[in-house]
Amino acid sequence: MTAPIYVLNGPNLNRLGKREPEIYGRTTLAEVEAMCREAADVIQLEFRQSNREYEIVEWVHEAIDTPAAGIIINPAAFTFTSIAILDALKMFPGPVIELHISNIHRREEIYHRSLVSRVATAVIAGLGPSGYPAAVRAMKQLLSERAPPP
Ligand code: CA2
Repeated sequence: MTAPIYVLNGPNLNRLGKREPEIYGRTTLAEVEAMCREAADVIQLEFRQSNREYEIVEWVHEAIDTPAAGIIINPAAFTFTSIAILDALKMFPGPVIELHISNIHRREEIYHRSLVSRVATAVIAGLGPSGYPAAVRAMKQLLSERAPPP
């Protein structure tokens, strides 16, 4: 069986589709997960959300130890604050895609300085909820480019 892709979501994203639809859309996190699973096809996905920083750090450790093929992460507010998540991601040897539903660079100043971008292989922002399946497809592409010749 091929290694899984971890899709990790930070604080408040469990409220997706229920508040601020003008910024984040009306799609719920459960619907986002279904979109990701469809894009992943036969690849196993670990799709998780937590409001707790330590839990996300532990999931990154789990992805390192499993080992996962890649990590897609929407760290939400932890993007701008969490050196703990940054340090954990630094230990992951595979590709990391940082994902944001909104275009953080068009928003207020407090959303401009991502710590996670320092270790991300790629960043996707501003595609709305469809950024998630786009990230899964991009991750599959990155992994296929990395695969050793048969
Ligand atoms: O655009 C994104 O995906 C963000 O990561 C979302 C974060 C924000 O802090 C980042 O700057 C950009 C906030 C997530 C809040 O989640 C909500 C979900 C539903 C309704 C309101 C907030």
